Amino acid sequence: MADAQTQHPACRWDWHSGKLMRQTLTSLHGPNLSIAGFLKQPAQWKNSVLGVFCFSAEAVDKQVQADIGVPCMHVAMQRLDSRDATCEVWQGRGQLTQGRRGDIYYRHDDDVLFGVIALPEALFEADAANTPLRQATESAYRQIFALLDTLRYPYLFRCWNYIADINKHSFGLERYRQFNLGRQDAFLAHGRDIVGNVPAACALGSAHGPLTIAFLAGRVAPLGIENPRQTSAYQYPQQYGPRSPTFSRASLVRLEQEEVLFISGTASVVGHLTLHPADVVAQARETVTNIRAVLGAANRLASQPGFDLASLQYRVYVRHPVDLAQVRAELAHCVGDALQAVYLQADVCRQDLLLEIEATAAHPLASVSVQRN
Ligand code: 3EB
Repeated sequence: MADAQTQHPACRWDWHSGKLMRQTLTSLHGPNLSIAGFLKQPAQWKNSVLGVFCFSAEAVDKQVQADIGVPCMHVAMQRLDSRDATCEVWQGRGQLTQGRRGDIYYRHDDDVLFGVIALPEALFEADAANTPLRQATESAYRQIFALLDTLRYPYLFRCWNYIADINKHSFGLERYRQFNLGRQDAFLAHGRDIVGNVPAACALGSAHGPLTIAFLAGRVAPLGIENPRQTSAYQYPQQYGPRSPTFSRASLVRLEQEEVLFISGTASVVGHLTLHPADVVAQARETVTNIRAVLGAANRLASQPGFDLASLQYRVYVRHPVDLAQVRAELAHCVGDALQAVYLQADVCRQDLLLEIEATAAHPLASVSVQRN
């Protein structure tokens, strides 16, 4: 098992000085490194990084955060398959621009923007009708939309949402449901669609810390993809909370050199019901069946079909650390030797869900030039 330490650089053929040359492409989704491994990289390489995701149970030292030197999402989450914290790299192309606006740190190239925002709920006043988490979520998404409008990267491809105590109830409502209220409020306030054309996403429980959201956005509209086995999350019935979650099952983005598929957090949900509530292996299997269904839907829309289980890079969130071995074995059984996955301990947004799996894949687009003299 490669376990996400190896990178498979995409390539394509291009004409150079009359010769057909194999070009290595910089893929948006870059390698997974340890923090030390990241820090060791040359400055020139770091300049090409859009942003990183860092998951570790221990706080990352302020100095280390400064040394990382690129927009970095840090979430308090225990990695289950390694002692090392993981530092997942997203790469830009050409000259990058970075900045800060309000609470958002971002970097972008000409096509794609990576941003991260962390908002402590304590900044907001407790009010039963508008809880601190709901307000923090609405504020975070309003800031995101304002930034995207200003910089003209209007299309949100993918959001990663991390919420402490996600299953805890306060003010008479589960915190994940409070989050859904604030998220939808912000989408509505900015005149954004709340059905159909919505970003891929995930929402997980961190061990502690502020509401933390990372996002990728761009200048081409992604295709929203749904799963024929599942009720669209934006149409979940009221029993899952007063407002439906605002996300699609996957988004497919056609960039200049590659087509990227972002598969949202996927769980053992069929229709809108949780299946196999107490059986983690059956949940893992059902989740892979869901991912397969999303891949099928994506391949019907892709200009470069052929997305399959083996071409995905997985992030696996497991509620109970003791379930790691069984989940890993089931996933290896379903995906095969090509499996590349990082495993993290996280609470999932329904109490009866024992795991959630998200994944990304990219296909280089075939070069358009056939002959050049
Ligand atoms: C589900 O299928 C599982 O609220 O952004 C998955 C992906 C889930 C994203 C979100 C929630 C979210 O409903 C939970």
